[in-house]
Amino acid sequence: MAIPNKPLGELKAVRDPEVEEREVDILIVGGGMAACGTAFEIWKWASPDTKVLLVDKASMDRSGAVAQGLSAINTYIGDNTPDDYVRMVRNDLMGIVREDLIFDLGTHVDDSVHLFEEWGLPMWKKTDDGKNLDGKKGQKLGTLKAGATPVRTGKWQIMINGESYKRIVAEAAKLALGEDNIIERVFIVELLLDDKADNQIAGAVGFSVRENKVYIIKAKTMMVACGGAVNIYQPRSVGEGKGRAWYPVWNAGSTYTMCMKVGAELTMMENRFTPARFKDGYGPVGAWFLLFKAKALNGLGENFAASDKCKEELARYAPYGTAAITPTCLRNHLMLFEMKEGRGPIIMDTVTALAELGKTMDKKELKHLESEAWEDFLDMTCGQANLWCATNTEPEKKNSEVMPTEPYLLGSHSGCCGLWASGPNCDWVPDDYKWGTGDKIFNRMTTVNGLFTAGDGVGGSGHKFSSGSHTEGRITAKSMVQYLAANPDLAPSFKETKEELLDLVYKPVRVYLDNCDYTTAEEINPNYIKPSGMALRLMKATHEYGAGTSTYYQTSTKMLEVVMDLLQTMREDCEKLAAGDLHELMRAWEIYHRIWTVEAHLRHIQFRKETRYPGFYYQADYPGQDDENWFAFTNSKYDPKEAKWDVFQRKYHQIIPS
Ligand code: SFD
Ligand code: AMP
Repeated sequence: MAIPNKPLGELKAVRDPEVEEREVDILIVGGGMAACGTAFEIWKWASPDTKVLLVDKASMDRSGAVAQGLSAINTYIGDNTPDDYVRMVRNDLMGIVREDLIFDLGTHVDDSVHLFEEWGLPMWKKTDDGKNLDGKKGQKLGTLKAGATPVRTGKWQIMINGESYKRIVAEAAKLALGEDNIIERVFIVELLLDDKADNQIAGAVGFSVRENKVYIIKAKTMMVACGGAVNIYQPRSVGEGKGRAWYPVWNAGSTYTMCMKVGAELTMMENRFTPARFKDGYGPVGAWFLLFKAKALNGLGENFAASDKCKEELARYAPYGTAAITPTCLRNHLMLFEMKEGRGPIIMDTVTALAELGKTMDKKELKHLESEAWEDFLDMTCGQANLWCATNTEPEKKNSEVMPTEPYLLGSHSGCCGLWASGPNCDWVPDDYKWGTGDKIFNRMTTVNGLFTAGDGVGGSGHKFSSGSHTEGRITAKSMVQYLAANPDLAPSFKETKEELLDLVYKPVRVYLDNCDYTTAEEINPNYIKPSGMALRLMKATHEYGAGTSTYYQTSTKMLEVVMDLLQTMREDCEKLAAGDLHELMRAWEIYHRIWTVEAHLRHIQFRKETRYPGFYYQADYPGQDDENWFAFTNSKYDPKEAKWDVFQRKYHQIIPS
């Protein structure tokens, strides 16, 4: 059930909170696009006596990446084919992807898009004479499912009026699952393994950010979809702008950390996403490049991407660089190339783009076009629209700067880090891409029995976006029910006692209460560190040594050694994290999750002795791609019993021909 918004101020944490214990069959951790997909789908497969619970750290109506809405759905197959979708993703991610997962998603994703429209999400439509109709006018042309034509921006993306996108998707999820099966504002801290069966998930522990209460939840199977990781590198925004980032600031790496800590195998954690965004406001560029057909210019006013120099540079990364659509990392690489050669800053030529489109429009249509340019941001990144207002920027009169941002870790957008998950149970899927228990295979199960993931959680298969994440969540719903049916004797139990779990979750509170009277300035204390201080420490370390913006995304073997050492100290110092209120307790656990996630990221970069994603990061000691030795997945596994990491390669299989 939803807990009402808090009154002014944060609730002070107490030493001994209440403990609530629950036991369910299926636990859904997260309430974003993927988890909403699972919630919507689950009762289609589960018997009515199945106990299901969804736990979200925030309020589902506006939680996760789609909180502020979106202005496009980036994955809609429509008249294209799933084979082609695989080719696009493979090219964009420089060759090494899980084609089984991508194809599987491509065959199902449109159904989620059709549902979104049925639930009330307005999609733009194309008229027979080629005009774009949005909002109610678009709705009058019928639904996509019934054959109406969407407004395509690129080959895969369609435009929506999506300010309320998340509310719409959450409403359907909540109605389907039932409010009694949902707890909001509960932050899950750790997953728990079964004490009897090896490598079997058994539950999770977390706490309410609205009441002094710890939740201990036993589950026979669960899916974890807590998004990606943001605020792990020093953001470009500082001072009064701090808090702005492109991806959601509340994505704290919980998916990766919680799953890896129970031994789930990770894949491609080196693959970060460093997006080009409108500078300082972080407005996405897709609609400008694809819908408004704007060009990015260098500081000399040249369309640099079309220059011979840039074409030569791209040719070094053939076949990706010379493909019809330049991969996202290489588009960034070209921007950085120009900037490093002194031809920055990079400017989005909004003025020419709107003028060109306006040539065939009457006054009313032109006004509408201008409002679409604003709506793109108002629907999705309203801070960018605010910035335009604050800087007197009218896009038809004044161009805006674009810039690669700080790095993010995610598996659903134009990046592919995440968990190594089983593919579907199909004969065309290679044996080492699918697994389960006994002779059964469970789609999207991690390498821990009973533990599933989706969206940003599933690695090796980016470009799912909002629609694909929802779809993947739906896939896990069916798989979890199959898992329950195939394993009827599950009886989850933990090795940790109730008291041990309580001590673990509330440790930062006790560190605070034990020491806070020692100094007059609450933030400064020789016996503890506040999460805000630790966050700055992490960002400084990654920024300077881990291929952050300070070095134009470059790191080296030596720099990686330095940052790994700093991370080790940070992990030790996390023992002294202190939280005086419940918000701070969440911050303490978030920074803990971020540190582990960053460690996985940098261990993978250390392991991969090549630069596979120029524009996202550069390993100075290993420039260029080395297909002979590195055309393989980089996977890692943390052994919870031995507290040891192992990083290794896994074979890539091409399934869809070129
Ligand atoms: O413009 C815990 N995305 C875009 N997708 C599109 O389809 N079109 C676009 O236009 C896209 N663009 C875009 C996008 C995102 C953002 C932020 C912007 C612009 C500004 C990407 C999609 O949004 C993204 O792919 C999906 O949302 C990913 O789904 P999922 O389910 O993997 O993650 P989530 O939605 O963020 O949800 C995470 C949930 O977990 C909760 N949570 N709960 C309990 N305990 C914990 N420890 C938790 N930690 C997190 C969160 O509250 C949330 O509910 S554009 O750039 O291209
Ligand atoms: P973005 O707004 O950058 O997140 O991109 C939204 C969608 O448009 C994603 O599917 C991107 O891959 C795609 N995209 C963005 N810019 C370009 C571009 N210049 N060329 C091709 N595709 C793009």
